[in-house]
Amino acid sequence: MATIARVSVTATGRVVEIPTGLFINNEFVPSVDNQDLIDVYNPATEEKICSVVGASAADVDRAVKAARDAFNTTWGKNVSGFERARLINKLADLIDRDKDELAEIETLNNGKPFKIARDFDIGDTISCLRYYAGWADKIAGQTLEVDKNKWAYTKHEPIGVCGQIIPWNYPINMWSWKVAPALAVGCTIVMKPSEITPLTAQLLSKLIVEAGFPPGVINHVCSVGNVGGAAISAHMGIDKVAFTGSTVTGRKIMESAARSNLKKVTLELGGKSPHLVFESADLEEAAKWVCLGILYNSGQDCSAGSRLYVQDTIHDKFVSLLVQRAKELVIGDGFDEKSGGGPVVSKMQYDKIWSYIESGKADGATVVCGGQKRTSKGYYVDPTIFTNTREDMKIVKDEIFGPVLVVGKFKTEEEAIKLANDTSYGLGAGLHSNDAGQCLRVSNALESGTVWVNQYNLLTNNVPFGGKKQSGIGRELGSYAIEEYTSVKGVHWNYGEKLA
Ligand code: TXE
Repeated sequence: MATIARVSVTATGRVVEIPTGLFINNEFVPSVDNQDLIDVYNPATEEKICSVVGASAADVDRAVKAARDAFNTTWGKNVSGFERARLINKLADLIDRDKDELAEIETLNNGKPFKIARDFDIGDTISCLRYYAGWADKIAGQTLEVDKNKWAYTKHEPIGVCGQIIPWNYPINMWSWKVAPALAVGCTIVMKPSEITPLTAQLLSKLIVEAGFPPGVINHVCSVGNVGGAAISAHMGIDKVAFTGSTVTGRKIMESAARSNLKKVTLELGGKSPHLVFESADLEEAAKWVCLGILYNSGQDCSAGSRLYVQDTIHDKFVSLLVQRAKELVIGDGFDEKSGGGPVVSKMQYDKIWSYIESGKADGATVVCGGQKRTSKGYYVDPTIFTNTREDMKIVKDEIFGPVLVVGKFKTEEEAIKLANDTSYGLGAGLHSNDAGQCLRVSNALESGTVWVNQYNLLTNNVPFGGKKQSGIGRELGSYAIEEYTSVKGVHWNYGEKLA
C-alpha cells in the first residue's frame, strides 16, 4: 500500500497529507514483498497517528540500485558543486516555507514542544543545509611537489552510496546532519529514519522532489532496525554507513559492515556525560545549564549531562538551586504553550526510564525531585534528581536517556576528573568554574569528543561533534563531516622522466 494519510493536528486544526510509501527514485512506492505496515504513535496521547510502509531487504536493494544509478549519472562526479549548492539551498528554503507544518508533525510524532521543534530542530536543519551548501563548491585537494619531472595532486571524491540510519530523538535534525554533508560532496543516500518517528522524513521526501533533486539522489526506506537497518549495514552496494543510535546497535552495524564489504562506518552512540561544578562557579548560572543539560528534549539526548559532580563545599546549596529550577520546568503536551518539555517518545522508552528510577530507589539513592509516576495518559516523566548515589549503581553507570540526573560530590580537581572519566563512554562533558586555569586543565583532561565550559549542550554547524571510547567513531558537523563523506585519491603525474 502506498497512499496518503490525512493527519489532523487537533491543536492547530491543520490537516496534513503524509505520503505513506517508501521514497525511492523520487516516487512513493509500496514494498515489493512486505505487507506489514509500521504503526506510528503520538506519545502525548498514546494514540495511533497513522501507518507507513515498512521496507524489506528487497526494498533496500531497490533503493541502493536507485542511489547507485544516480551516483553514476545525474549526481556524484557528474554535477558541479555550484549546482549541488543551489539544490541544497532550495531544499532549505522549502523547509523554511513549511516549517510550521513540519514542526506540528514532529511534535505530534516525537512529543517535543512545538516551538522547540520549529525554532531549534527545524531552525537548525535549515541552517545545517545552508552551511553545507556553502561547502559544496569548496571541496579542494592539494598539489604536491614530487621531483623535477613529477608532481602529484589529491582529489577529494564523493565516497559513493551512503546508508544512513537515524534515531527518534531529533528526527528531522539528525536527518540534516547526515544528509547535508553527504549531498554537498556528491554522495547519494539510502536513509532509514527511525520506525518510531518516520513522519517528518516522509514529508521531506515531497520537498526533495519539489526542490528538483534528480531521482535516486535521496531515498527514504522506513523500516524496523533488524530488517531495513540490518540490510543497509550488510549491503554490498553501499560504500559507507553513518549511524546514530545505541552502542549495542552500533556494534552490530560495525560487525555487519566488516563481514560484508568493509564499508566505511561512522557511529554516533550513547553517553553518560559528566557535568562538573566547581566552587568558584556562578552557581545560579550553572544550575540553569545543568538543568538544560539533562532536561532538554526530556533527557533524550546522546550528550545529556546525566552525571553531575559538585564540589563538596557548595553541594547542598547547589542541589537546592537545581531542584528549584527543575521544578519550574513545565512538562506537558507539546502543543501547550506553557510546556518546556514533552513526553518521552514511546512506551518502550518510558518503561526503560521508570525501571531505572525504581532501581535507583531500590539501591538506596535519595530522590530530591520527581520520581513519581503520573496517572494521566501520555508518556510523561517529570524531572527526577537523585543524590546520595554510589558509583556502582546502575543509575550512575548506564545511559538512561530520560530526564534523570544523578548527583555526586568531589573534594579536589583531580577527584572530579577521575570521577568524570570513569565511564566507557566519551561523548560530552561540561564544567563550570570561574578559574580560567582550572577550565583549561580540566577540559584538557576530560575524555570526551565535546567539552562545554560554563555552558552545556549548545552546538553549532561549524564545530565537530562525535565520541571517544564507546561513544562513537568519526565526527559530524563542520569540515570534519565533509572528510567523512569523501575518499581521497592521490594522482601521480610524470611529465618528463623516462625509464632507462
Ligand atoms: O536504539 P537503536 P533504540 C540509546 C538510548 C535508548 C537506547 C535504545 O539509551 O534508550 O539507545 O533505543 C536502528 N541494524 N539511544 O532501541 O536500536 C533503529 O531502527 C541496523 C541513543 O531506539 O540504536 C533506529 O533507526 N539498524 C541515541 C536506529 O537504529 C538498527 C538515540 C536507532 O535505534 C538495528 C537513540 C540493526 N540491527 C537511542 N536495530 C543517540 N546516540 O542519540 C535498530 N536499528
